Amino acid sequence: MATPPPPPPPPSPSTPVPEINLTADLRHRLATADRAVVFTGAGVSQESGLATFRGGDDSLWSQYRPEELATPQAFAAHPDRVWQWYGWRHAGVAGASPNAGHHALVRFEALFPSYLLVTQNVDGLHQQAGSRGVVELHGTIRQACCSNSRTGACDRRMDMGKALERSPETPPRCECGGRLRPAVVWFGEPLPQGVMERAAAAAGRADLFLVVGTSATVYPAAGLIEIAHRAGAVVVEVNPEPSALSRLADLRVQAPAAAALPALEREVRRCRPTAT
Ligand code: BJW
Repeated sequence: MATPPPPPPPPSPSTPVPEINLTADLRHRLATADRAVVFTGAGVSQESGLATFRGGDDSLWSQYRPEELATPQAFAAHPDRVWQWYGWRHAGVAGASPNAGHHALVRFEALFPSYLLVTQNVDGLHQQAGSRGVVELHGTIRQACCSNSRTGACDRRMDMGKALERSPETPPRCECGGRLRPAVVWFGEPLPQGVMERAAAAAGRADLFLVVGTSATVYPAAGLIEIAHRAGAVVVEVNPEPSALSRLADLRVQAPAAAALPALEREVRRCRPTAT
């Protein structure tokens, strides 16, 4: 039997609870939604201490050049530099814990007959919180894979922590002779086989599409919001700042995810009193 989700924790007294004002129409649509898709980005992990990529002085791409670190060309030209940077990122992820936003999304799952969580994040914090069946569009930093996996020539993978322990300075060699690399998706690379198709199919059938903590600038992932909007889903966005696709949202909760998602989950639960 599936373990029931943990009860919602009381809001922390230090976190202001955002007000969520639902119109009667939105309340009705949330009450009757059967198929929910949640789409997350780096912002959901910001309050776990992980930097976002864009926006703000401490974001990754305001301090590092993506073309020097997050492309296959950068890895081919400077494998040690790229490996060490991902070693530093991996240490941050390994020391991070899910926040109240990740936990609220676990409870969200129980409110809908059909639910899919699609993430651009590579940190694995949704799974650590207890979310099931998470679709990872951009891979995972928790694993290393062989560079030859990109041509289909080798499918060996190993735990990234172990690979880094074995060789912190330079990417270790796979048994096939290829270099190990983080199992993430770099610019110019295709997404892992089947993930976008699965996410797009769910977005096209969704009647609620919740977008959390993404700038909505990286494609094809951001296109999921457009697919859901076109298909008539209620689009709800949680983000303290406007994103590139905020205009498509029926409801914007302009607050950090760790405060907004527990409040939103409580509000949606109120609309759906018969849900578990
Ligand atoms: C909070 C908050 C709080 C803060 N609470 N919120 C169409 C048009 C134009 C370009 C393209 C296109 N199609 C493809 C491209 C090219 C490219 C692309 O999109 N470029 C654009 C940037 C211009 N896309 C690709 O290259 C993709 N591949 C591809 O298209 O392949 C085609 C192909 C087919 C067949 C053969 C070969 C190729 C791959 C994209 C890979 C992206 N990789 C990265 C790095 C992953 C590894 C790593 O971690 O290092 O993925 S880049 C980075 O961006 C990472 C993220 O997943 C991704 C998205 O970022 P995200 O999550 O939105 O984060 P931020 O930082 O941008 O936003 C954070 C948000 O949170 C902000 O809005 C804040 O306000 C908010 N926030 N605190 C809630 N507390």
